[in-house]
Amino acid sequence: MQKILFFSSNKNKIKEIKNKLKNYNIKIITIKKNKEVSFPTESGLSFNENASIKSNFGFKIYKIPCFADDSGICISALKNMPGIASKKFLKSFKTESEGLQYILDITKKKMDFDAYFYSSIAFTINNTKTIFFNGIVKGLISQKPLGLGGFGYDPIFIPRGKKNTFAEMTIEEKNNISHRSIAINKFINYLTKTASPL
Ligand code: ITT
Repeated sequence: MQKILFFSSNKNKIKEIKNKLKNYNIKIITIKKNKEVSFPTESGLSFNENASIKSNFGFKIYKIPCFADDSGICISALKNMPGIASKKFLKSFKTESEGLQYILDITKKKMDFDAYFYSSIAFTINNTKTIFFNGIVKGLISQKPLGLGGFGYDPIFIPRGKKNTFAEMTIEEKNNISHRSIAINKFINYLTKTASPL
């Protein structure tokens, strides 16, 4: 069985990715955020750069093929911010719900509800080779936060063509359409259909 490391400290991402890969002959190894594992600074200027900083770092420590996700939400009323700074943006408020409310207020004020989630998966196969798989899901910022599932911006994001926010969906429903699942589908396709280097 192929053994691959998913380098992430985000337990919700890990849950989604494990659920997505459960029917494949691929063993996903994950790390726990503890004192023994340090995390690299995400100093890149793009989702791809930050994803590869994480996948290269994981590869160097564990010495097995390693993938990582860098993702975020781009909101039209915020000039496509927070993007790669999505995690930092929510953390800059006292609570996550205050951060979400700030977005709801701005989108209503500007009457511009367009937004999209983006995911870059970087897969480091060896010291010299890292490849990328990307996913995007377009949608709208909701009128109010709805749902208890998911994480981060899920309670205020309604994917195009749907009535519910990501946070109102089951993990399987979100995994059928999300930015991360689109990128992961391409990754699975690479691992299973092409001459996999593993
Ligand atoms: P890693 O350890 O994998 O880096 P992280 O949470 O730090 O975990 P990122 O640096 O990629 O990950 O930041 C992504 C942020 O974007 C995340 O913390 C959320 O705030 C937001 N985000 C990304 N995907 C999301 C999703 O599917 N639903 C809701 N929010 C999401």
